[in-house]
This record gives sequence, structure tokens and C-alpha cells, in this order.
Amino acid sequence: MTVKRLSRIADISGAAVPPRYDPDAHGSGIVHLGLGAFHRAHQAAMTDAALAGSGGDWRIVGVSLRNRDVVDALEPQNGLYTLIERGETGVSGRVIGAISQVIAADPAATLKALCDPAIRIVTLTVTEKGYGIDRATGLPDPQDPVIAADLATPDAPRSVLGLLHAALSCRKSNGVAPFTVLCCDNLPNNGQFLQKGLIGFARLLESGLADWISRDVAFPSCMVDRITPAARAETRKEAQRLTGCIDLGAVETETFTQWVIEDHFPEGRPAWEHGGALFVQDVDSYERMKLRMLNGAHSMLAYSGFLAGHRYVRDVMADPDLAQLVRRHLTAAARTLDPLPALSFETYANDLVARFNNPSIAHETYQIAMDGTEKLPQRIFAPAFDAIENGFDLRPFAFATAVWMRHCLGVTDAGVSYALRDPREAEIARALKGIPRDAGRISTALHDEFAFIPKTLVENSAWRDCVAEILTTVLKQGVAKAIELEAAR
Ligand code: CS2
Repeated sequence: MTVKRLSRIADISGAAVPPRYDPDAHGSGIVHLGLGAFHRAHQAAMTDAALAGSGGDWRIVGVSLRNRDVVDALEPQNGLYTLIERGETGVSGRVIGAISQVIAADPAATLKALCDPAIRIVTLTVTEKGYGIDRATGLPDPQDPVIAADLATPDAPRSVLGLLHAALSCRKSNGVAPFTVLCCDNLPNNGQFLQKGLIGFARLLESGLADWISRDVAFPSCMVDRITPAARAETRKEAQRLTGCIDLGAVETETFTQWVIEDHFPEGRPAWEHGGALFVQDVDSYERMKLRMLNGAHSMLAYSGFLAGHRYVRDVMADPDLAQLVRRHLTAAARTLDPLPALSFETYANDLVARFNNPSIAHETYQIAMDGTEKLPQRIFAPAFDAIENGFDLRPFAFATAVWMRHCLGVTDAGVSYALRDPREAEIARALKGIPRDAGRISTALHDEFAFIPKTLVENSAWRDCVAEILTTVLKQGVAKAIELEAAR
């Protein structure tokens, strides 16, 4: 018997739970930029719960800005896909009906969708580097070729800033209310970050839109959390078992999910509370906690774990020395945070350890290690600075930085080469070119020549000495031994 491709709710024959509403009875109200696995495991699932709980015209037009794969998977399936949740005790599946339409690598179609008056919210998960915003200035990065091209031809935009700008400009001239812009990437103050970048873009163009954007466009901040590994062949097999259909758009994730959002949506929003979203006044404290504890520990364990030969986060956690260093990092990061009345950082840390330990989630250390220069500032350097200011121990942050530096060499202790997968890879290579395998020289090159680590740390001798000391051990004794020695301290 030939197995059908998932494309209608009526085709679902396995244990997967179908949408508890008729997707076709709901119009679209959201455009999402960055239709990766994370969006499908998180915001789309929350929107699905909102549609089931309270209805509304809130389905999502999903845009993949660069590649076609996800669109080739979802288009024939009418946007339907299986969300597989893997907990400690078992696996469950849900078919998500929240995606109404998909657009791939097609700026004109994207712009048309963004100009549609029915669209009231634009959400984004384009990764930290996807905005083309210079993190030092908060303004559009003139070195980014797509930004530069959009500044030259703003009517044919391809960048995130260019698309948002052109769409808002068209809405303004048509007398259509602006959409609310909801950045869902792992960046501190993500709402303000995108607002400042977009206003900067409008100013550079002298388009007359800057004041309107700052006055009338809402940019709520939010903290998003759900560990979502890249989908694999096993994911599609599991989806077929759960739905009885072939599903090329399936994603798998943990059971945990969290979305903390600033409630500022002038044009309305889905009742995301049905999916468990929390609406609060102060998102920044949640965001800082997540970036410094979850993501900070993730980056530390990704560099050290990958170099020590551990493929998945769960393997890292099975190594007692690394598990201890994860604990140490979580404690050090928590110390740099202002208390959050509704939360115990100790409980949060325990929950993180349990989530990292989840044996059924295959989350690759190499995946997390990617884009270090985009991640380390908010995950490692910001808490390191606060630790130094308050006289706390800086060593856990120096350790994370030293293993990142070791990772920058692009070859394991066993002599296997790998790609850094970092947007600033070429600059790192330039800074390290011709340098011997000497901790002092490498640390100096990455602190002084490659302008990336904040000046406050670069100029702090205790910090530099600590990074260089750890890197010396890592290089002389190998990563595995260095981890053992570090955990034994
Ligand atoms: C990870 C995050 O890849 C990474 O850098 O730290 O994607 C992490 O899994 C998510 O933020 C969890 O919500």
C-alpha cells in the first residue's frame, strides 16, 4: 500500500492529535520571517493552541528568506506538519494547522504579504546574524552586502530591515495601520534592538518614516525558549508512525516550552495564553536569565563538549566533569542576575540540567557552537563584566571564552578539521594567521587584533590572565584533561 503524503486532516490515522479547529475557517493575521524548525516547534505551536482555544484570523504566512527546502516540504502539505514532543517518559505527536501559506526566497511575494491589511503582526526568527544590524552601534551594518544593496535600491528589498521598511512605507501611504513587530531571536532587549535598527535604516534612507516608526509601530520584547534540534531522518520516521502519513515538514522538540512576552499589541494578538505564553511588564529580566543561564551554559558546553568528542548535549551531560562545569556555570551566571520575584534561579538551574539531560533529544554540540561571535557577547561577556564589577568569580566565563578560542583553531586534538560556521570566520582566520600554538599569542590575537571582545574585558588584566591560563592548559594538556582539571578545582 502506498503511504499518502500528509495534506489533509482527514488523512491522519495514527496517534497524533489533529488540530482542534478547522484551519480553513481562519484567515491569516501574522507573517513570520524565518520558517525554521524553531518557529514550527514554538510560535506556530502556540498559535495553534490559540486558534483552538479562542479562534480568530491569526494563521501564519511563513516566509523562508533564503532557502526553499521548508517550502518544498510544507507547500504540498497545505502547511500541515507533525510536532513531535519527546519527554523523559515518551513521545507524542500533534499536527499543527497554524501555517496558512508558505513563501520561499521570494522578496516580492514577501513584500506583498507584509503589505496586506489583514496582517497585524510580523514575527521573526532569523538568528542573531540575520538582522544585518551592527551590534556595537545598534545601527544597520554598512558592511553587510544585503543591507548595502537595500540602501541603494530600497524598492526591491531583500534584507529583513529593507523588507520591513518597504512594507511599512507602503502601509503608511495606503493609510493602513502598521503591524506590530515581534522579534523572537535570542538577543537582549530584542524589541528595542530591532526598533533601533529599523529606525536607523529609515534615517539612512531619509525616507521620512523614522518618526512614524518610533511613534506608531510597536516592538514588544519577548523571551522564547524551547530546545529544538535540527530535524533528521528519524524525525520523519517518527512522524509517519504518529500520523500514518509521509511528513517532510515534521519537527521534534522537548516537552518544555516557554514564551514570555511584553503585552503591547495595538492591532490585537492571538490568545497565546492557551499555549502557555506569559504576558509580563518586564521581559528583560527573563531574557537575561535565559541568555546567561540556558544559552551561556549551552555555549560553554558546546565548545568544550564538541572538542572533547561529545556529539550531543546529552552525551556532554553524561560526562560527570562536564556536568559539574555546567552546574558551576549556571551558578555563576545566576549570581549576576537581579532577583525575579516569581522565580527561583536554583529551580531554574535544576530544570535546565534535567532538560540538557533529556536522553531522547539529539541536540548537536556543533549546532550550538555555530555563530559564536553573534552569541558570546550576551551569553558570556555581559555576565563576565557584571561578575567582575561585583567581585564575583570570573573563572567560569573565562573558561567558556578559552574553549571558544580553542574552537577557533578549527581542528580537534585528534587532528580532525571542522568549519567554524561563524559570520566572522574570515576575520578570525586573519587574526590567527601564522600564529604558533601558543596560548598567550592566541589570546592576544583574539583579544587585541580581532575587535570582538568588549574593551572592558580586554583591558582587565585579571580576566586576560585567567583566559590565557586556562587556554595554556587546554593547549598543552588537551581539551579532555583540561576539563578534568577544571572540574577538580
Ligand atoms: C542554543 C539555542 O543553538 C543555540 O545557540 O543555545 O538555540 C537554544 O537551544 C534555544 O535558545 C533554547 O530555547
